[in-house]
Amino acid sequence: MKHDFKRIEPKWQMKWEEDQIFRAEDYSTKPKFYGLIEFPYPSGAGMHVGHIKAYSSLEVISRKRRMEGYNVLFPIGFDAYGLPTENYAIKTGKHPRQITDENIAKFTKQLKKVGFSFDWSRVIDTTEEGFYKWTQWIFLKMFEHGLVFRDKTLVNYCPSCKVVLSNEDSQGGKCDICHSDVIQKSKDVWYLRITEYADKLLEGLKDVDYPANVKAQQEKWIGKSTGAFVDFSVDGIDEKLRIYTTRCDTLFGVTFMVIAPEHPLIDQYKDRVKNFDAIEAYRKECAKKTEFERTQLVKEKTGVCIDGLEAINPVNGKKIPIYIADYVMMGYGTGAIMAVPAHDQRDYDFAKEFGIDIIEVIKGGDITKEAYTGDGEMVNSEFLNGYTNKKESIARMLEELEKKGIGKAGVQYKMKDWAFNRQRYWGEPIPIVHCPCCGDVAVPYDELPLRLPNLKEFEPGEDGESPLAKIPEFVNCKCPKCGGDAKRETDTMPQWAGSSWYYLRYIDPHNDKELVDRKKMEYWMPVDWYNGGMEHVTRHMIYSRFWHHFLYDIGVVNTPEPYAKRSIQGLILGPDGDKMSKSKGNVVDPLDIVEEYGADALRTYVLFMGDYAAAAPWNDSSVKGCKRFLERVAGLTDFLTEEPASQEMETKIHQTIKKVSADIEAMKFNTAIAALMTLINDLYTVKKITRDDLIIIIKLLCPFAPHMCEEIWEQIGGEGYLSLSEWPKYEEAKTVEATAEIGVQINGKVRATISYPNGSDKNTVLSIAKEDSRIASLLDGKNIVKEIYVPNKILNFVVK
Ligand code: ANZ
Ligand code: ZN
Repeated sequence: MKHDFKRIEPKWQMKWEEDQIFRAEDYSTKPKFYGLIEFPYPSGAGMHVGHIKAYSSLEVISRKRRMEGYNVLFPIGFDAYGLPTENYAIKTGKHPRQITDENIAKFTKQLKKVGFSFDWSRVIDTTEEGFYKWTQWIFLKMFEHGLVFRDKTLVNYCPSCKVVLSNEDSQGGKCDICHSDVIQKSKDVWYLRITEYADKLLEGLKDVDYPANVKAQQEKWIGKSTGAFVDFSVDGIDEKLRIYTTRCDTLFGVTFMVIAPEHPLIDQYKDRVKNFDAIEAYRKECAKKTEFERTQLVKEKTGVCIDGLEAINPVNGKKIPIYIADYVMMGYGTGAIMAVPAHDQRDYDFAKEFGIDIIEVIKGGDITKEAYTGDGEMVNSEFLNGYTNKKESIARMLEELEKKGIGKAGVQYKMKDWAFNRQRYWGEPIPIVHCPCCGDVAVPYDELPLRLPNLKEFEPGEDGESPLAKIPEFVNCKCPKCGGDAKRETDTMPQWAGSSWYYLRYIDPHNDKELVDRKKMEYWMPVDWYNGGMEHVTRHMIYSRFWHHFLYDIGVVNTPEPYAKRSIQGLILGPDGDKMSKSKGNVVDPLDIVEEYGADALRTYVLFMGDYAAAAPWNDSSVKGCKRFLERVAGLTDFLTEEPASQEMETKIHQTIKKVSADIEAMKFNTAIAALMTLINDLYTVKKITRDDLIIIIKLLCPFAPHMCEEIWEQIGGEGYLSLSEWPKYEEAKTVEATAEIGVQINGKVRATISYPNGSDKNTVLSIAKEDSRIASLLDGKNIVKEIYVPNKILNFVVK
């Protein structure tokens, strides 16, 4: 058969769609498989081939599962709220709704032309009322359960996007949207209390099948720390200065304290502070720095000693100075620390800079050079002297602190509560009403969705106020509680809201009574396999696990964890080796490739280009190579024969079934394809293939190149869709080659290579060797003193 991709690809795409063969059944006695890919953000640039690679892993696995008899849910949708669309709307004056619809249409066309086996009857769009109604519903449930709070605090703020950013969205001190430097700004922020779920998010990792590096990144992000809170008295003041430490065992080595520049202590006791001006000046300097800059370990230590306030070390009554310094963060622990320069490098650097005492309490290092952070014998520590085990000394110190009522054990998390509002238009309105009498009041559930009003201008206010604030009809409302005049919240939710629960909606996308039908949810959940990018591990993956745990706690879902298994794809780089991006002009449009080489070649290539989890550069000539491979497969129809296959070929076929099946499961798509390529080469050597063997080959290749394989199937009289036929099985016994070979040595020198029936015992191999004519003649008349036989490796006769 000729591989006429231009004709056959649209043909099969149309047939699949007409017969809806990829529709998931909601009630089925078949085992289920829920395969999920990270739904795209429909940007104006359209999809690039990186998207295709990202979706192709579960595309292949879902197709294989269908052939294995599973009822498969493999859905697609669009995560369509967010700044890029809104910014484009501001620039062009087009409405974000229109832009979104156009972009979704473009993405849909691209996806269909690649032949993905999505269930198109379940498409979701997070900006649709029927969807965001339930995003708001979950928000209100969280509000009801005390997981939503408002606070005026210092937050990460992007001056260019004019939005508050969560910690997750400002990693490395850069705005995730525009990559500008993030600044700290005091703002009214809605928070979701994700920290309340920190332990559950950690615990849950034990029950899921995620790659080790994904688990490690989440653990690090959550950053659980076990330590103690200790109260220090401040001389002459009736208030304690509370600190958080992981090393209360070093209390006798404390020679100063440090509070964060934003710490309230100073303002509270302003009149006592003699150098308030110097402190104010220092604070102004600090406000210019990003949190990222401040937390860098290696940096010059700066600070100001507070003149007029002194602390007292609670274990020995010694007076110690209090500094303000920017290496202490207000947002962690209590915003104050006890400094132990002998055993903490940051404190050490600071003490050196400011000429503060350094007292050794743990032996083992050289504190004239640097802080010693290792284990050792305790000294200068009264009741702790002689202790050598850190754990024991911490326990002993805690006991002492608790007895005296000046300290207690405690935990801290690096993760912060989730800043959950943006002062922008294109997002879910936060369904809260501000009432002068009742405070923050939830919009009643039966009034959801709280619709996003249709605006003509989307520019945020100069003061960072939401464009919704300019719409009196939206803002002015009645309080749902007391009926009095009230005002609506005008901020919207961040980009990550809809994606925090979208996988549940696929199960029941058109339900207008519930978020998801209970029965359907129990059948489909959890997601069996979720593939996505490394960049979402400490963002979307954490957020959605948090929402899911919450939904579990309030009885909406039946499993605490949403995703049973997670895998990661590597990026496709441009031919220049750089990350593909519109600005670099190195983006490859999948439709161009489909046009020139065909969808099957594109699909095969993105999985053949290397280790799936690794980044790899795009290479046009390799796509061509994949196309040629497919042409050779199509050409196999010319070799059809009724002659039975040779035993050798039978072995190869069974080995290939085994390898391709296992490799797909292990996401080693490249080696699965390579095994098929090798088999095809062998078939081209013998130029003979039975119909049964050809069927096996097109079944194995079907998940990768389904259009062509369906066409071959039809041509050779296959019934129904190949995509729904049965996945080939292999027999283990038939994967073993009939004969094996071994080198035969005489006195260490290889003299011959013999074949023997695979699995033969030593004696059989020896006698076959002795019958070999070359060996026989060399052994003739000699005395065999030793026979060394290493199975599958070597046979050596030592003779005299
Ligand atoms: C005394 C001490 C002695 C400390 C020592 C360490 C070593 P993790 O593990 O990250 O939780 N710390 C506490 N709050 C801080 C803040 N807001 N900003 C900056 N640093 C802060 O680290 C906890 C340790 O970091 C605490 O234990 C404290 O220093 C410091 F030999 O207390 B430690
Ligand atoms: Zn009210």
